[in-house]
Amino acid sequence: MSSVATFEVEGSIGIITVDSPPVNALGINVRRALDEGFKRFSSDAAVEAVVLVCDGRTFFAGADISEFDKPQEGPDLQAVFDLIEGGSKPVVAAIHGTALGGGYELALICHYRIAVPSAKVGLPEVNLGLLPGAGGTQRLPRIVGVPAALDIITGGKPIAANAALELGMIDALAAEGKLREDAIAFARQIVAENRPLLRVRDRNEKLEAAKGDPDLFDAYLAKNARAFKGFKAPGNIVRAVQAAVETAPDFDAGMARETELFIELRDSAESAAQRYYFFAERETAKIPGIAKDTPLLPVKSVGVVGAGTMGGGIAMNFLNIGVPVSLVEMSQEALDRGIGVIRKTYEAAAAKGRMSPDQVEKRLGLITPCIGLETLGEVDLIVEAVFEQMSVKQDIFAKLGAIARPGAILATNTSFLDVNKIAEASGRPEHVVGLHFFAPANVMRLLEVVRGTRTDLSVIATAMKLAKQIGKVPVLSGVCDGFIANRAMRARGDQADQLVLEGTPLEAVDQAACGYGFAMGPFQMMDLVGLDVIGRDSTEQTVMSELVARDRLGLKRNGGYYDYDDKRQGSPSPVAREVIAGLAEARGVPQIPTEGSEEILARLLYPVVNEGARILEEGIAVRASDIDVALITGYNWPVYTGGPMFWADTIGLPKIVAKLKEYEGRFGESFKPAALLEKLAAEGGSFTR
Ligand code: T1G
Repeated sequence: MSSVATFEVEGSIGIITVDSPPVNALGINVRRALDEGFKRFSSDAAVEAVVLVCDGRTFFAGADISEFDKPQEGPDLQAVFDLIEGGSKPVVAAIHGTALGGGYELALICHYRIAVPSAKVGLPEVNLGLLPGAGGTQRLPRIVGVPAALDIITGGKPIAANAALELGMIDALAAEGKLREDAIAFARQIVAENRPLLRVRDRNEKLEAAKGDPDLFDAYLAKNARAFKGFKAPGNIVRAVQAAVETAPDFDAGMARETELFIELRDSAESAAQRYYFFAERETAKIPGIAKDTPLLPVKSVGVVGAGTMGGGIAMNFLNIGVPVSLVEMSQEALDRGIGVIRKTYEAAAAKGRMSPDQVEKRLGLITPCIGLETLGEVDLIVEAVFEQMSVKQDIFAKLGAIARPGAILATNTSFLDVNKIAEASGRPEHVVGLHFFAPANVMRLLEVVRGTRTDLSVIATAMKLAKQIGKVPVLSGVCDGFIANRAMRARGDQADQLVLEGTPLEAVDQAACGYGFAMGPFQMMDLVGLDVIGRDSTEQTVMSELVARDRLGLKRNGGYYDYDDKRQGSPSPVAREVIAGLAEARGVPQIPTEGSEEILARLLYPVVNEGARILEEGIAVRASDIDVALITGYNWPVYTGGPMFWADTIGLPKIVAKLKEYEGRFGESFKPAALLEKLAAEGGSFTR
């Protein structure tokens, strides 16, 4: 008797029910249970067909990702698959929840697939730097055809049951809540009709069209070169699907090629980083000292103070999940403008088919436009998103402290001001928390939850949970200038400025950053965001402030670090070069350009690791992997490096310490290695292993 499965017979239908929380991952115990169950029913003459179903939240959600770094144990997935595919009885996969990766590949091995309408199926291995290594690249094109299979597998996104039915990824829909009985009825019907034992591997007709188009795969890679840049998995996926086409009808030959390409990815640094990131992203919600059952405060209505770019984006997060928002501005004109921007954003999404016109109206209908704060007396959560000035925020929080209902959560979206000072102004600091959204607030996944010294645990627990409900990745931060993401990445920005003042061409700095995997370099990013936006809070004289003074705001006006042609193509600007040289001379900066991308990267990124170590040792971040999650979700740090702290471990901490000490000798103590970094390096320790 298995500990994770039950085996029953109803009439002539054998039923294998697996229950292995949290997601029925195909770990060793599940594989053993499947091995036992299929052996039992294949030798039971009374059983004419088998239904495979799961209890809990979902059908099998894939291989057990935590097993990849351990020695393989017990029957492997292929052995279980061979039992099913080599059997003489039809097997029906009964799908609910999210049948993903190896879970959906297991469903593809079964002869038939039935799902409830709320179910989703997919092959998301690409998000782990992998490819579907249990036949997914060989079977899916045989069902949906090559073009759709390429998109589904390189995209890695789940497919809703209705769309899956249309594509042929499932064969039937069950009634919601009646999966087991409908699957058994479906199995009985298959037996009664004596349907053929159709194996997906024997279906080759859908591959024919691609056989006649040998350039299809190279063309697909060329078309997606930008999206796939830096990632290994998409290329291997395309080659595995190509093998399916080129070796058909010899399925085993295609499988052999898939296995080769899978092992190459499984053993790659990129996949190790992306598997690390998968768990790191889920770890952020676990806060030492805050029990899982900490009572949560209700958040059924929200007030957003400020309908500007940030306030409007923040409001949309709540509108998107059906929570009514009282949107506050100080004038009708500002309010109308803010709501107009929200409407435009939704209408643009509707124009792309991402939402229906009536969803647009429904969400806009959840907005209560308000002039002044007085109307916020009943809401459960108030998020302030006004001008980044302490006195303005303190004034607002003093008023909110008097207006908001008892127990309401008061949140500030400040990106660097002291949350404790804002909290004190409210008169109820235990209910004040920072909710630091990243622009665009309705798009970026990172949400820094900033705990004040006196913030109540239930307020923190509620904010962390709420973040996930609005589709964000919450990272808890203590109070400091810049919290986690901005503070760590400022270290890169400072070095970029210093490098160009020393005579290193700015385009060399950007190229090094892009070569590492950033979508754009620091100067390209500043030009894109707008130099007036980025530099608005600084008072010192910098290259940026000098460019702004010349009305050079970046891409949006007159260029910035780069000049732009009418196709928005940038070329290094002589004006920027002149400003840099002038400032360098005025400051007496020795002109020693840094040569080569590796050295430029060490200058740019080792200080980020060092700042991360300081953020850790000051207790601002709960754990090193939270810093990685913050920079990956907040700054698009390339996920296949694992983030700065994981990457530092792969580089080797002693090497980083030695380099920082060299820089300290040349450029001063800003490069002094953090005590924690030195300690770990000396002890052979690591941040994330
Ligand atoms: N392996 C191990 N643990 C997993 C897991 C998995 N596949 N999926 C989830 N967990 C854990 C997760 O760490 C968390 O643990 C808990 O389950 C709840 O997850 C051979 C090689 C299924 C959509 O990529 O997308 O099959 O934090 O918080 O928001 O070709 O989990 O509670 O301790 O995400 O409801 C392919 C990955 C694997 C699916 C549910 N499969 N999982 O989301 O819960 S590789 C995947 C998900 C593979 C084959 C290849 C999501 C979910 P803890 P959660 P959720």
